[in-house]
Amino acid sequence: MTKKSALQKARAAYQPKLPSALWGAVRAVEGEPTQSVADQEEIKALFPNTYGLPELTFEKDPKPAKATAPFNVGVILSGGQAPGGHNVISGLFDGIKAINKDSRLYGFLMGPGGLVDHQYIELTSSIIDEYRNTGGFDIIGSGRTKLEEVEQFEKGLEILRELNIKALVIIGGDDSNTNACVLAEYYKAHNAGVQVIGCPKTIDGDLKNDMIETSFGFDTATKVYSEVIGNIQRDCNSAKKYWHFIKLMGRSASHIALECALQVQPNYCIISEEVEAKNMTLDDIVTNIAAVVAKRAENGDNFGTVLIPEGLIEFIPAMKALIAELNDLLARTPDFASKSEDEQRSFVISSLSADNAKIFESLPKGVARQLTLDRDPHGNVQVSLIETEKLLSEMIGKKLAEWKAAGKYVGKFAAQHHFFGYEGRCADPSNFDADYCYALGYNAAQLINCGATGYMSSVRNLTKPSVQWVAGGIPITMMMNMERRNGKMKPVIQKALVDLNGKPFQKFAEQRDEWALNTCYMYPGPIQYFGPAEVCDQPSRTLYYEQGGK
Ligand code: FBP
Repeated sequence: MTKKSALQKARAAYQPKLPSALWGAVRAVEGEPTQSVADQEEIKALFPNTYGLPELTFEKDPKPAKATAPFNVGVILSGGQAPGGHNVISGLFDGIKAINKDSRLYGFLMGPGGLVDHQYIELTSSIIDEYRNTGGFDIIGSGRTKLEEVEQFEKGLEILRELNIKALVIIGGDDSNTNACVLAEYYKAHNAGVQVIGCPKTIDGDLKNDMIETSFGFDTATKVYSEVIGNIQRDCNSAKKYWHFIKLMGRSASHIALECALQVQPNYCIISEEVEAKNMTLDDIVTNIAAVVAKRAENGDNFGTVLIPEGLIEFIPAMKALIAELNDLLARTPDFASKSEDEQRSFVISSLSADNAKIFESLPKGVARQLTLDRDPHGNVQVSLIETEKLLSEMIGKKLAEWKAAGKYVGKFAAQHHFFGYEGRCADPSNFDADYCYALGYNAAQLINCGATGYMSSVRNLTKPSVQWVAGGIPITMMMNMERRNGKMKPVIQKALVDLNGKPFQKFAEQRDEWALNTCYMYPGPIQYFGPAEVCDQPSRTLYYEQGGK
């Protein structure tokens, strides 16, 4: 056994709080049949067996049925790590054991690939107890293999049958839950006798809707980033000599950047969705930030903080068009990776449309190259590799130098760069995530027990005390629409981007001018696991404002 820190030992004893509806036997109450968010006819045709199912809500069962026979369940962690994954698994374990103590849980290793390659372990109580309330996905590992081929489904079925597994729980983001839905449909269509249940994971916070109020991990990760940004702001306000350009993870949507801005009140925060809505160019963004730098310099404040969402590049309309064309070009050029760097560049420039070729050529070479590097298995540009924080500070430095030459700016500009992502993905879950994740896993056991397949575990009412949370299941097809991926139209879960009419953005927009010029930094400090509820159990600002907080 590995040695444990004092906090690890104390934290292991934390008992996550379950919604009261899940405290004993439950019954599922069916809501209305559902529809997909868009493209209903196409999605219905692709998912004839799992489309249109009703929402499910669990209530205490006053007349529990007689004992349920033991059953076996498989679990997969898919995609990027997010704090709380271990609690989903411990909740699932406790949930199936509460239904029948002889039920068993198998974990497939290193993501969906473990199912296809038949790599697994049985998760026993001694293993589970080692991981309760801890961050990370190391209990079974994670991976990004995309489950989409019939061959993979059949290979998976072989091991599921061998282990007599009745249901598979896939803990993942939008792409992984899309795969969960495709697998559920396939197994149902083939009468395989295997249910598939998804759980909403991602620090990015973009897997949410009316029924899935937040993905797990967002709360903890943003608290970690906000702590560190707060510390940087104290440093910056002490030394008063640097502008800190801080890129924050979040592949596409800007929820993480927005949440951190609400927690720390930086001098500037870019919200990609606003950049797109206002049809801004890279030069517009640079000019806006440079104007804040110049204005603060007039007050003698040659320091500040700028938050940059990781996915920014893809939201600048001209860049978005370029990336879309690049995605299609790379998808139909399988030998691209075998070309030399120079050949790749000239191939891209000669193959793109004239407008996009011009933009590609105008980018710093390093950034242009990063746009052509390997896609992830879902065909996405790996935006975490693009150093937008450096790109922006360089361009701002140039603009300020021009303004200085023209007598329009008198300050000093020195930049520091940071990228926060991996620092928060495996933190020990906050009390919110510890409770939420445990409830999601426990609830998944109940979804299995009531025969559901193609559902996502849903726990709602999340700004209320956890005993009042509402537990149930949402058909995954309900969240789907058709999108272009790897050059083809595919059914996928619609990503939730920052809503510019939503309360969190509006709260930010109301205050940002003051934050820009005055130094209004907030210092959230580290996550607290023990102490008064107002210090330890606060949900994210995003959730708080979304649910009517003032
Ligand atoms: P998921 O969507 O799988 O949860 O991953 C989120 C994320 O952390 C993004 O914020 C980031 O762009 C990406 O993973 C990085 O992934 P990797 O470490 O695999 O390159």
